[in-house]
Amino acid sequence: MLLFFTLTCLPTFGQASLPLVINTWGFKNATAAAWTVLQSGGSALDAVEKGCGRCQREQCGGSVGYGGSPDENGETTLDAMIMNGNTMEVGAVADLKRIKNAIGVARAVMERTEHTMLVGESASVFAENMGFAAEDLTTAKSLEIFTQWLKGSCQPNYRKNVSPDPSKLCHPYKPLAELRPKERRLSANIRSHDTIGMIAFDRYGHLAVGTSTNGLNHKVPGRVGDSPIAGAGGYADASAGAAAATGDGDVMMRFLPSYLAVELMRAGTDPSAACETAISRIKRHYAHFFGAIICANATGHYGAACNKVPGLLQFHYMVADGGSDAPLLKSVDCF
Ligand code: SD4
Repeated sequence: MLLFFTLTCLPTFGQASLPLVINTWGFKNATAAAWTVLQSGGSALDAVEKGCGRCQREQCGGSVGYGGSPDENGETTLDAMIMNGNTMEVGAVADLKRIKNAIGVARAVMERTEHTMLVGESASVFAENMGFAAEDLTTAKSLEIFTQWLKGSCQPNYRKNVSPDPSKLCHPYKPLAELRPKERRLSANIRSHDTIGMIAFDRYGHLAVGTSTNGLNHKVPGRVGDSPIAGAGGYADASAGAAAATGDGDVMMRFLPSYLAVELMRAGTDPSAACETAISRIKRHYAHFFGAIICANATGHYGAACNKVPGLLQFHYMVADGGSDAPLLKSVDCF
């Protein structure tokens, strides 16, 4: 009877042998960097820090690291988070300015303060005090994106129910007297969605998750996305599993999809189904949101899911484990 139960309950999702790295999108070099750490006996935390750090330096997809997603002032600001799934410690930075290594600063918040998150200018000062170099995050490319946007009268943007000061090119904006219904988040369809979210299990059974992004093009200054928020951009609990999300963070963070997926896996839901439920929960309210999530349970079984919208019919993610011994590109059909 027990044997029958075991056989009929075999999982149908991706299986991995530990150690294991999974990350959002086809950011292969990031996977390889994390995998090298794990292979040489390094920790899950070191793996996600190295993997996300690699993406930051390579400016993966233009949406990770410096020189991407200039805000309304033309400045690139960074969000990142790291979570230890064994101790439940978290370090995060948001709206980080002038410092390239956002995931490194997030780890410093976790390991060198009693806090969980630091934001904005003060986060940058903290980073400098911790020895991180202050540099201009603007590049020729981010300047060009910003210049084109100004030339296009600052369209599209994330404002609603406001009008620009007519004497100025775009803003300051003033509230319109009446609130008008508006097709939501037209501008969120601009392709600027390639946050790295990475899950790593090391050979000692430790679990960690990390995220790093420069957010969204033309965001309102001060905007913070889902990526640095524990439970939204990522979550890890070694007794249940881990998840990391990517996409329209303003919408996704309202549903804590990573936390939801981990709790579903804790209750025995397989990783693919947990990912799908996390996406479905958002879809109920925002049918056309852009987003995807990766999930791995405590035994290293993994899956992914994404919301089907024009421009996202399939979601790609990377996996490296003892079976493949090299980064493999995986994909899942969006629904
Ligand atoms: C954010 N989730 O800041 C991030 C953006 C992104 O893939 O590109 N995600 O909303």
